[in-house]
Amino acid sequence: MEEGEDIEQPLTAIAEAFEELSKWMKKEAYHIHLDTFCEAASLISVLFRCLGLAFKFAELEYTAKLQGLLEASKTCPTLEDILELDVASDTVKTSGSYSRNLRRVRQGLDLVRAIFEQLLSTDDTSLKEVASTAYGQVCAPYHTWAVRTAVYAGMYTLPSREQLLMKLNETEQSAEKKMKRYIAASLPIVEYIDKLYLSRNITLDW
Ligand code: 1PZ
Repeated sequence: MEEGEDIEQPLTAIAEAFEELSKWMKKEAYHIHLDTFCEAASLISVLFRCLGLAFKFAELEYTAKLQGLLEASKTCPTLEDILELDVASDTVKTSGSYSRNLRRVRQGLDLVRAIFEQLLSTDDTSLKEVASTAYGQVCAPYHTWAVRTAVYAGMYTLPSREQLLMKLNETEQSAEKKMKRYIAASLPIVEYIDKLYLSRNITLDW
């Protein structure tokens, strides 16, 4: 990669980071290092900045959860360690706990996957439908009424598809390839995170 390319083309950096992460996960007998995970997940923040002020609160929420996880990486080297810790202290679902933050970041990663899938499935010039469908599938069931209302109101302020591509420094064709790469790489990671909870008899209805 050319120096600076990841700044000019955030989708390249995102696709590469998640491909690396999923490669490592498979190589290391399904362990994910928390610091590497946080690094990859933090690249998603760039996307928020293309969405305008209405989604500033979402960016702050997301980065706060990620910051919590980065803190955790000092004492918990892998994602699995986080679950172990919170299961032992019965704080898996406690507000602000590592395992809860991990669940929220995982929902963010999956939302981006759903948005990309929606973008690939239509050439709609507005992002409102695309974003509403993806949000409704992945996050809305787990958010409070107040948050859902704010998010759906924010959908009216989204940039157009063309503006988004321009901000990302991509064309339809170049973005398509990178979105497909992210979808393929993020799916096994999200699945792996879900299994961390399910294998400990923790349901995913929150
Ligand atoms: C191009 C299309 C753009 C679509 C934009 C759709 C953006 C949806 C944003 C969702 C915002 C949710 C904000 C607040 C959520 C909070 O209720 C929870 C609280 O968790 P708790 O403290 O109870 O444990 N916070 C979160 O879930 C963390 C934030 C997740 C935001 C992820 C969004 C990532 C998507 C970015 C797309 C560019």
